[in-house]
Amino acid sequence: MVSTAGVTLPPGQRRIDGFPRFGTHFHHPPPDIPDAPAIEIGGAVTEPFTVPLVALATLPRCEITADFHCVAGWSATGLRWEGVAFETFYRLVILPSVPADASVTHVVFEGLDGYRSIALIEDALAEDVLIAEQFDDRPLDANHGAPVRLVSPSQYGFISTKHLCRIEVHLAAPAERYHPSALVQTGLQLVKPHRRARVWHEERHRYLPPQAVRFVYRNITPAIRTLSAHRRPRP
Ligand SMILES: Nc1nc2c(c(=O)[nH]1)N[C@H]1C(S)=C(S)[C@@H](COP(=O)(O)O)O[C@H]1N2
Ligand SMILES: [Mo]
Repeated sequence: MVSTAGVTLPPGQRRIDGFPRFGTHFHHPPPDIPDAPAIEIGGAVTEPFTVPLVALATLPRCEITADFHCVAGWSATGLRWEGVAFETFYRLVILPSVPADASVTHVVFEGLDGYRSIALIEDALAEDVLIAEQFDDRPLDANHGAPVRLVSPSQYGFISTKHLCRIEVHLAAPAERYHPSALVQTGLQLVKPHRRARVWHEERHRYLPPQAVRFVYRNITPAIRTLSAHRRPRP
């Protein structure tokens, strides 16, 4: 069991009580979950394939307690996640379908709402990254990414795709397609998500110094938070 939950926070972060729903979905309700949820595997594999979520139960389990840091500046502390380490999933499920001479450099994580995050393979394979099925000993709820989500606590929250339904492996930096909504896509292009987004390095923005973006984010966070929390999870 890995524990990264700490009393100190990464630079520029502020602790908040609880764990808000937050994201590019704003007030939209969480996506519908298919009857037989699965993760599609695509990109540089010999043949795309689908892994039913029930198959996750056959893989070694992973449990972490970690803080969660949004790039906008809030941190939720001491969150308990359970699922399958991404490294385990990658090694046992994805890698056998990657041609032996291919060298994967990037991974794309896509959610049922069309949201996509892009991570370097070395960041995705860190030991604290998991495909989480449980939060605080209960199945993930709709607000926090049901049926399963990525959790990468050492990177800003935007890497941790909720409602995970597709993973792509790439041999070079993929096209920056973050969201199907033109508005959100444009917004995220302006924000220029940092390629690594490591919280302890304060990699908030790809080009701008973190201090410059802290101020902007701090001012828009309350609005995003209010909008994102607009709807309660459906029973
Ligand atoms: N599918 C999906 N995943 C997402 C997002 C989103 O809009 N859609 N927002 C990201 C952002 S910016 C953050 S901070 C976290 C928030 O996770 P939470 O709602 O569980 O607090 O989810 C990330 N994953
Ligand atoms: Mo975020």
